[in-house]
Amino acid sequence: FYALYMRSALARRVVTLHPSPRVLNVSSSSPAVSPEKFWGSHRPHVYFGMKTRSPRSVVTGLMWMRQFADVDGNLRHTCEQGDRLQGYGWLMHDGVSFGVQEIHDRDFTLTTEFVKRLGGDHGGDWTWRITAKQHSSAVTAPVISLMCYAATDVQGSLQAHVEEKNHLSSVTGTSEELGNFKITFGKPTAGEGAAGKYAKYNYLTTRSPGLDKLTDIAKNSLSHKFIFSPPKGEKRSYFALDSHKVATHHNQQQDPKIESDFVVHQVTVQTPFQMEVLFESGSFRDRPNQLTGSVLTDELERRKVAFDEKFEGTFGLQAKKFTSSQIKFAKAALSNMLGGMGYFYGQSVVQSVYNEHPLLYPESPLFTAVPSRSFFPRGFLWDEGFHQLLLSKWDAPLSLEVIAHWLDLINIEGWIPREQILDDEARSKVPSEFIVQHNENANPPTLFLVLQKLLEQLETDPDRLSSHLPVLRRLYPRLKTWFEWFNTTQAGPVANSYRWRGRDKDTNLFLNPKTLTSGLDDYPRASHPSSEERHVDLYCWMALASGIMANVARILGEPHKVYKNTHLTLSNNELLNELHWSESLRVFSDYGNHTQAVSLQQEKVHVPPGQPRHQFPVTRLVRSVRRAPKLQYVNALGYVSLFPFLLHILTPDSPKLEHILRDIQDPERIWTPYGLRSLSRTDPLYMKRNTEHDAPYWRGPIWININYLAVRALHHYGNIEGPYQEKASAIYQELRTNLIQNVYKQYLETGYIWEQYSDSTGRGQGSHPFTGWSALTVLIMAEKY
Ligand code: 6A9
Repeated sequence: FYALYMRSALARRVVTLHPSPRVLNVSSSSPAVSPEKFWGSHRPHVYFGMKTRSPRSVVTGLMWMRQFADVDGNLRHTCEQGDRLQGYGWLMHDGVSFGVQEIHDRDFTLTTEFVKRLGGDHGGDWTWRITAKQHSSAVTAPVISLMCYAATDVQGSLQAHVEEKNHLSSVTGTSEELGNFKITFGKPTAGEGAAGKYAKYNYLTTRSPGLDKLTDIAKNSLSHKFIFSPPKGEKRSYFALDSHKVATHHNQQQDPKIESDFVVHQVTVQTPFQMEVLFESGSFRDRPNQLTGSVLTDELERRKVAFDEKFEGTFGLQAKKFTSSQIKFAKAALSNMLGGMGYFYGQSVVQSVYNEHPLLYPESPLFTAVPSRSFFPRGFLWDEGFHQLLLSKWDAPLSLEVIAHWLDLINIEGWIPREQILDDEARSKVPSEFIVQHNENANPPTLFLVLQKLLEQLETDPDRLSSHLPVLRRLYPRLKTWFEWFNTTQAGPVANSYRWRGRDKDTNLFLNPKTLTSGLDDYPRASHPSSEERHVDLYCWMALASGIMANVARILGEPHKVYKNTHLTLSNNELLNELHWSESLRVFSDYGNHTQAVSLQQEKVHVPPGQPRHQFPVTRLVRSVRRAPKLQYVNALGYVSLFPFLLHILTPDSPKLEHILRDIQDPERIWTPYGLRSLSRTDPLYMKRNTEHDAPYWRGPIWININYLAVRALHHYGNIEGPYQEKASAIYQELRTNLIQNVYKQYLETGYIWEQYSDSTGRGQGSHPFTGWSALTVLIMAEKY
């Protein structure tokens, strides 16, 4: 019984939050405490939408479709690579009060702008302006339907106000955190001040079982029975929302869970046109005028000017003589990261060895940037440190708030779930086998990189430092536990070594079992995962983290000796060399049970007796091991071997720098005209698939986060005295130029910033838009490290 009791107590620990007071109290995002940030474009997974920073927010959004196109089913809503848009993203966004986005669909462009205005007790008003223009290549001006919607998520209610026949002109509503409000849909015009245009109206009012179902509901309600007949054009039937169709559909289901309101206004017009959507908060009583038309234009103008000034003041790209097109690109990179920030609320699904089944983590909010609005619109722990390196330059308090959100997710053990898949919408994008987060699994503690920068900034200004002490004090016990968690659960086999837990176990199915936790997924490690292993990147992360811990502790007047000692130990280059320097390849390396003699081979699939053969593939790829593994250095050359340099662990006089700089500069190894490749061309696993279905990921392509660390390190070693100072400076200039040129060129050519870049052609690859860490290009341009 005792054993059973202990087991269930241990099982609960994984879902027990850290006992120290939260850094952010529950009201920190409320309209009373933070009115200017209450509403925002915090739904990064939709092309255009807004919500409030509160659980179960009322949301607003935009869907659209082109009418009379040769293909139907072209309803756009959530950001999907399958939509094959020619590019979309925020061109300007200040993270708080306004944004300008362009969306390039096949033969037209939508510009979506919003401006907020504070007043009342519920976060104030905002207006959207949506402008549609056909491309010059379009044969005829396309007819487009915009579908602007509001939806509740369990709480609150919406009432549609229908003018004339099918014309829904406004929605009124109420919710706990918004009080009463009204949303008005302006009529489309040919432009500001112009007369109205011929338009057809349709609408939908229905109930929804969840925000993740909105697209389907809209799609299923489309009917083709409506006629578009402009005064001087042909009559044609078009697709439109049909409340009647949905109503009959639902009555058959009678699903009691359907408790949220969903109201959509559809307007169908030929381009070019413009329309506005006005949100007015009921408690905002003394507004001087309505935020529409020329008032809106003026407001937008003012904010654009302020944005441009702040951008130049922060990054100084004009002063550095970048062209206006390059600056526009940099503004888009920053803006899309800011405009891609999400406010998520919900529960992770987590598993420890003590649970038979996964458990639900406590409900929590997470305010975070996301790597990619289309493919990964959710929080990733180590990505976030890189995101905040950029955003902390723009708005340091914002970064602190994000860090606080992440650390408020820490559990009593000191673990933070790596990938945050918190609500139905987030879950609907992830295959179920990837949803569960395991509590042995780490992810690099990049938030320490940001903390380091924030502390440096604060320490130059005693007043600002003292005003931030309370936050630091609340963060501190959490940081301590986080550090301890790494230091104990990820400890390696010999003193002062470290090992990533959670490597893939099914060794014969992968060319090299992955280490997702390190963030570098399929980067080659020891061929046979074992507890004998030690990982040089993790060693370096710990050297960095212990140093920052010592700093935070010192600033707060807490005991900091232990951290200082750990930092000194790990920074001792002799220890580092002893644990990780492979003299045979002259690289820093992991150590473990390893053989290079592995390859993937076709194997006949054995069909169990009595089973139909056609249900099984004929062959599959399995790993064949030609020489038995033994304990040795892994001898891979690539990003992992650069870590002692990337994180400045090497002393400037370390002779190892010579080898590293040589490898970096060598086109046969790491150098390319587009940036540093992740794995040397000479490595046996260079550009090798890991399984039949698993293309090379960190085995060659160029990643911008690591390249950012590399230019930063070159800048570092180029600015302190040492035998390699000049060399580092020279490589710095060249690498910096190559990175900027390529990411910029790809953006111009494809309309996107990408997840990674081909090391042979420089072409953008993988998920897009990826204005996560690839947006660090802005800091590389600004030389802010
Ligand atoms: C799988 C697919 C719709 C992989 O940028 C986020 C992470 C990085 O943290 C990591 O270092 N990316 C990098 O190696 C993307 C991971 C996405 C996993 C989601 C489910 C959903 O398909």
